[in-house]
Amino acid sequence: MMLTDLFENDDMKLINLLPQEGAVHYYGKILDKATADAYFEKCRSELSWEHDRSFIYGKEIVTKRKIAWYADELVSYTYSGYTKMASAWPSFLQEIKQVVESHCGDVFNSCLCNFYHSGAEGMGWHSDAEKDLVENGVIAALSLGGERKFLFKHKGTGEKASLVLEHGSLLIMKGSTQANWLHSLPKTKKDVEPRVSLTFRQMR
Ligand SMILES: O=C(O)CCC(=O)C(=O)O
Repeated sequence: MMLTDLFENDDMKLINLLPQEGAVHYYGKILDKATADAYFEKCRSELSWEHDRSFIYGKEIVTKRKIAWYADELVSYTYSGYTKMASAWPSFLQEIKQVVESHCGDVFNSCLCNFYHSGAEGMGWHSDAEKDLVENGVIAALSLGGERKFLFKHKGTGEKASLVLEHGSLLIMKGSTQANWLHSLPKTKKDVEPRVSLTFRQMR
């Protein structure tokens, strides 16, 4: 993707990737490769990764994908019928949060991190509109590691949008996106590198 493809016109307004009822902006690579490589390695080795657990139709599902969750206060966060306790921010994650905040101009108080070991791991269709999150809040997703496809599907019309999340790139979802659109990170048979996503969130 060319840098100019991200902007609507010369006044550098970012393109909205959704045709209606939401706003998704892709900032492209906001970190240079060396910085992104170093942050990937720190995330992989220093975050408190554990398998994600959820209840679907009364059955407990344990994912191969791992998660870690950090927040300003040691609060709990409930989704898919499971409550997770937040850990305190490692300083390098706070540093990344500040870089993300300086790009998008929004402020975040928590971060849900995902680790995908290979293309056999992904995340199915869902939206992030849990009661613990600020309604119509902003979610900023920083991607590190293997490039992966990311999809959106409108809850009513089924319209789709997609993009590739590059190493060191930033994606912002805001406004009514979560109310009207599902998103997913599909599994792939391609030989992809491990990937970390840091999804900065606004909790109540
Ligand atoms: O890994 C990603 O980039 C997406 C993660 C995601 O959809 C989520 O945390 O809700």
